Amino acid sequence: MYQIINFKVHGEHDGRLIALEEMSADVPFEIKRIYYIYDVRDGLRRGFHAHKKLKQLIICVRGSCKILLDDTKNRDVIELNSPSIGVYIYQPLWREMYDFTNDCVLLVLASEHYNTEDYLFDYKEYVRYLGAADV
Ligand code: T46
Repeated sequence: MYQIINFKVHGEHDGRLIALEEMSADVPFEIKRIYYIYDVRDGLRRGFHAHKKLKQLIICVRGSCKILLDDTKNRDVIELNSPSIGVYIYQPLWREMYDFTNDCVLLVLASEHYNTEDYLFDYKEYVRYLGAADV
């Protein structure tokens, strides 16, 4: 349901550069939307939803935060603390993001335009959806 992707980092002494291309091993979908989350207040938790169809690659390009991924059987917590790591979520997966550092910038590449119909905002609804859907 998700995969940790390690990006190739170019350069060492003069700074670093990471290049991401759509429809590649790093970004296995067409990018229709990009958004970023920053200035998250201390102690705040975000997310609390799953997506039906949306695929996303989540990258912490600065600072750090944690992301909890819950497939109703397992709850994994991933610390995002490097711009060279991405979490690729490709199936419905409940997510919560927390422990944002003040400087944290969370960059997200998404396979679809913003559509509230694709969200499962309620955990029980998410469990029902998994039971009914062929995912
Ligand atoms: C996800 C996690 C990682 C828009 O107008 N367009 C957008 O593309 C997005 C993503 C959000 N918004 C609006 C909707 C809300 O009024 O921005 C506001 C905050 O969005 P939300 O509360 O959904 O943010 P998070 O951090 O809880 O979740 C977001 C994404 O929505 C979600 O797809 O996987 O980041």
